[in-house]
Amino acid sequence: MFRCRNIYKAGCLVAIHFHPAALKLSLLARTPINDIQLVAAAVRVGFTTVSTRKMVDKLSAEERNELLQPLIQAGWKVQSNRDAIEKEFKFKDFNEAFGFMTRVALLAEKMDHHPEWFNVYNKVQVTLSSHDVNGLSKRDVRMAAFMDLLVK
Ligand code: HBI
Repeated sequence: MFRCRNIYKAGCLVAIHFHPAALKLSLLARTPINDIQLVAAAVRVGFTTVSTRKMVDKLSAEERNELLQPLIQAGWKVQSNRDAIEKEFKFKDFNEAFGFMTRVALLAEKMDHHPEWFNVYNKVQVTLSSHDVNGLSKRDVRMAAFMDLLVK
């Protein structure tokens, strides 16, 4: 019995190594593979376990002047109690508001950078800040500019 189980485990590892579907099957089948083996197999078949989000820095004083000015002129406000920018967008109706949110959501997923927002009917209140630098970064500037483009 013991020998049979080892052969089974080895077989599963081989299968996982060559085909990602086997990893899924193995997970579904609750195959008793230890965590290290599982992560190693997952990495081998191409499942990255680390976000590929590029690191960016907090905006410098110079960048703040240069990059935030156009946003402030477009109606963005720098929050007083947090290093973040906010703006309220108003649309014809909920359909337009949600269409805006959908397009921003696609960019957010692509950038791996997500807005904090609140929607009631035709209004979308947006706050942008970069949690990982605890303040404003170029990611926020890029996302704010994209939002303004959508409503031009
Ligand atoms: N969105 N606004 C914002 N700030 C972040 O730091 C952030 C994010 N989306 C995803 C993200 N960070 C990734 O690091 C996730 O792994 C948490």
